[in-house]
Formats: sequence, C-alpha cells, structure tokens
Amino acid sequence: MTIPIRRLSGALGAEILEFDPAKTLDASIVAELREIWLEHSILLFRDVDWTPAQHIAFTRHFGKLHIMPRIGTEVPVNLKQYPEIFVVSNVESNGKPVGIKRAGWGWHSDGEDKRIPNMGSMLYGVETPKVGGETSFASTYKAYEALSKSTKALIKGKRARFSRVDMHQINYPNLPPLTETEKLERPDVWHPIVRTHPETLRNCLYIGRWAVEIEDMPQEEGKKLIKDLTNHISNANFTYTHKWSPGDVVLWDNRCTQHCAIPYDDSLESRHMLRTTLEGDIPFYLASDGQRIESALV
Ligand SMILES: O=C(O)CCC(=O)C(=O)O
Ligand SMILES: [Fe+2]
Repeated sequence: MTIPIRRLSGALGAEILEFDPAKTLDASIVAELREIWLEHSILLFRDVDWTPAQHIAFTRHFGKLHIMPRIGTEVPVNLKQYPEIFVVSNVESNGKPVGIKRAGWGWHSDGEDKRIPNMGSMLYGVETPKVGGETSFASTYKAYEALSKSTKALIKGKRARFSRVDMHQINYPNLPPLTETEKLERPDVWHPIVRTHPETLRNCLYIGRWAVEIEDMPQEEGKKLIKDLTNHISNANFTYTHKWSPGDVVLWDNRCTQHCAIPYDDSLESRHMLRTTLEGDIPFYLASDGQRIESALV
C-alpha cells in the first residue's frame, strides 16, 4: 500500500490522507508510516476520534512510551487512569487545573533538558480555540544546513549545557518552583549542538530554551549564540505553523525538529490537548572523520 500524503509546507510535515489511526494496523503499514515520518519529520492526521487507550496503542507502533514525571507538587501532569497521557490544558475542574497550562510556550524539543530526551511526541487536539493556540514546528535539519560555513565550524563538536534547574522558573513562571528533590532528579546535561539523527544519520541543530551555556565559550558569548541559533531556527523558511481543529493529531520527531506553542490570550476559550510521548536515546554527533561526541551529565 502507498499511503497518500499532502505536504504541509516547503520545510517539513506531511498530512496523512485517507487513514484512520484508531484502526488496527499491520506491520507493513507501520513501516510505511515510519518511512514517511523519517522523511517529513512531522505527521498530521485529521478527524481522529479515539479513546486514550487507542491513542496509546497507536503511539506504541513508533516505540516505547515515556511517562512524564510530575512538575511541581500541585499540578496533575498525566491522566489518572492512563499515566502515558500527558495533559496540556487551560481547563480547570473545581477550581483546579486538569493539566499543564502554557506548556511549551517557547522553542524547544521535548526532553531536551534530560540526558535521554524524548524521541517523539503525539499531540491530540480535543478542544481547540478558534482564535490563537497554534503550534509552530521547525525543521532543525533545514536550520542546520542553512547556517554559514563559519557558524558550522564554530559549533562543530561543541556541546551546550541544558538546565531544568536554571530555567524552570523562567520557562514556567506559572508553575510552582522545583522542590529540592525534583532538582536532584533533573541534573544538567551537555548535548552536542550539532546532533546526528540516529535513524537518518542526517545532522541537525540541537538547541532550545533549556540551553544556558556553550562549552569552552565565555558565558555571555554562549548565551548570545544560543539566542541567535534559536532565532535562526524559527525562520519561516524552516517552519510550519499548525492551526488546530478538534480531532487533529500531530506526531513530531524531537530529534530533528523543534516546536513552540505560540503564546496567546488563553483566558477566552478552552484548549485541551492530550499527548503521548516516546522514549528516546542518548544524543550524539558523528562527524565525517569518525569523531563521535555524546551527551553527558554535568
Ligand atoms: O500545546 C502545544 O501546542 C504544544 C505544547 C508542547 O510543547 C508539548 O506538548 O510538547
Ligand atoms: Fe513540547
């Protein structure tokens, strides 16, 4: 079978047409979907109507599921009966949030602050606002390829320090601060800024809003480079912005994309999204001369 697709932008993304991911799939279709995913980095399915169990079952075709840890003591992160499902929501029930509000309001890839970041994430729009609430995605292959020769030389083989501890309150001012136990559970990590995708072996730019410092670089210079690289990634030439409708499912590859939930006035309408997350592996950079650089805890 050849699954029909429609490209979402010149940079990345494919909409999978005439396909119901809630149905049982055979191995050849799963293999074809993975091939499309590796080529286009994000997949979009529309008009999906499924249960949490079906969402989980479909995600399992792509790998092992990751269970998101709690962030801050008062906030529920996952569905009670389905810990594999992470809740991104501004909805409240009895005055209490039902999920994480304002998740991902800034360019990042999921789990970049951990030694083993997440391979992929699959977000399902349950309630989506008419105004605002889009998510932008960037191809970090394209962003890397477009860098100048001198910038490529500057970052080749270098790593950046990613820190949940340093950045938690800055990236999540609306959440409780990390407890001392959580700080110990989220140690800083050095990741190669140029990352080699473990399946396609293509190089991409690996940086994001949890990055705070660059190896062997004065602190201010490193911060400026992180900012410049992050701005570069969000250039329209490398991105696709998704306007959500209920029933949309987007699967993205965190190894070669970044995403950003675009900030908007979230006091007006409900936005309720359910996400499964795929377990990943330790990032590395493989240079053409055989040099291999791996992520390491600080
Ligand atoms: O709500 C969104 O659009 C994306 C939030 C996010 O960063 C995530 O779920 O990983
Ligand atoms: Fe995210």
